[in-house]
Amino acid sequence: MGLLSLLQKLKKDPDAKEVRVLVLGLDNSGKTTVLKQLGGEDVDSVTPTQGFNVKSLQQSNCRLNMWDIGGQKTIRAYWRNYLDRTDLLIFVVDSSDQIRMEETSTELKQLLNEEKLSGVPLLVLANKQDLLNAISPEEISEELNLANITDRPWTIQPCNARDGMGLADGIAWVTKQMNASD
Ligand SMILES: Nc1nc2c(ncn2[C@@H]2O[C@H](COP(=O)(O)OP(=O)(O)OP(=O)(O)O)[C@@H](O)[C@H]2O)c(=O)[nH]1
Ligand SMILES: [Mg+2]
Repeated sequence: MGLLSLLQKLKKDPDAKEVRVLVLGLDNSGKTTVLKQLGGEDVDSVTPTQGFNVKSLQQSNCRLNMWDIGGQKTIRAYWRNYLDRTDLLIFVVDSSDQIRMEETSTELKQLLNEEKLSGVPLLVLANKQDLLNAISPEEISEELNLANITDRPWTIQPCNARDGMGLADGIAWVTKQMNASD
C-alpha cells in the first residue's frame, strides 16, 4: 500500500482505538510473512528481519499497530526494548520446526514472565500448517504448555501465512480481546 492510500485509509476512522501489538517468535517462524499477508503485500519477497517492521492494520474500530521484531538469536536480546505499553502479544511458531520446539517454548516462557507483559493477551499462531511435517495446534499447545497459562486470555490459531489461511480468525480474536478490555 502506498503512503497516500494508507493515509486515506487512516483518515476514514479518526476515532479508531490505537492498539500496540507485538509480533514475536523464533527466526524463520513467519512473522514478517504474516504482516505482509495481512497488508495485502507480496509474500514472496521476505528476507530475514535485521531490526524491526511496523505495520498498521485498520480493523473495524481498532487500528492495530503491529511491531514485528527480528527473531534471530542475536536479535532476541533486543525484544525486551519493545515490551512497553504492549496491548497484545502474537507469538508465531513454525509448526514444522520440531527440532526447535523446546527453544520456542523457552522463549515464550521468558516472555510470559516479563513484568511489562503481565496480563497481556496472547495469540499463538501455529504457522506453516501447509507443510507435511507440521505438527497440529494441539501438539504445539502441549509442547508450549499453553494449558498452564492462567494469568491472561490466550488462544492458538492454526494458519498458513503464505496463503492467508487462518489469519482472519486470528485477527478477529485480537479485536475481540481489545474490545473486551474497554
Ligand atoms: N510453507 C510455508 N512457508 C512459510 C509460511 N510462512 C512463512 N513461510 C516462509 O518461511 C520463511 C521465513 O519467513 P519470515 O516471514 O521471513 O520469518 P520471520 O519470522 O519474519 O523471520 P526473522 O525475520 O528472521 O525473525 C520464508 O521463506 C517464508 O516464505 C507458511 O505458512 N508456509
Ligand atoms: Mg522477519
